[in-house]
Amino acid sequence: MNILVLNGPNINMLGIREPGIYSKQTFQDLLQLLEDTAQKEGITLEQYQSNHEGSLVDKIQAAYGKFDGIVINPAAYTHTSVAILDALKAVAIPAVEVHISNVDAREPFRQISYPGLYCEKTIKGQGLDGYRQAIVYLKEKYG
Ligand code: CA2
Repeated sequence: MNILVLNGPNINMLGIREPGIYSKQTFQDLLQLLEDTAQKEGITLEQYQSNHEGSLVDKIQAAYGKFDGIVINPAAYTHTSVAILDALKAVAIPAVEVHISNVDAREPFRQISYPGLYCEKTIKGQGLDGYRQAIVYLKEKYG
């Protein structure tokens, strides 16, 4: 099974500020967790982080026919991006949305998720472990 893990803007800054919301763990810790999870679950995985909406859309389009599942944390684009929602719908690859923080308990503008309207599951407030849970979910269902 081949899974694409996508991260949106500022996820590469994890651990640098706001540890109370996003934990003290860094982006490097996330990359390590993804590598360890792929090895443990016996899957192949590619990760991609971008601060640019169009680059994320391009990556989703390029995933067509190459990946069996997508794990996506669109970060701030969660709350604005119909383009990412449409790209996910276009490729129709099973997808799970991850949020490190519990967005439900935060500002009202974080309550809407456009990509989440396509994703079959959303994992929120589990810290970096949410990515592991999303990968395990996809493997158990589609692997
Ligand atoms: O909880 C999540 O995973 C979020 O997707 C993280 C986004 C936020 O805009 C979403 O509402 C929820 C923010 C990504 C990282 O932002 C940082 C802010 C300060 C310091 C480091 C990272």
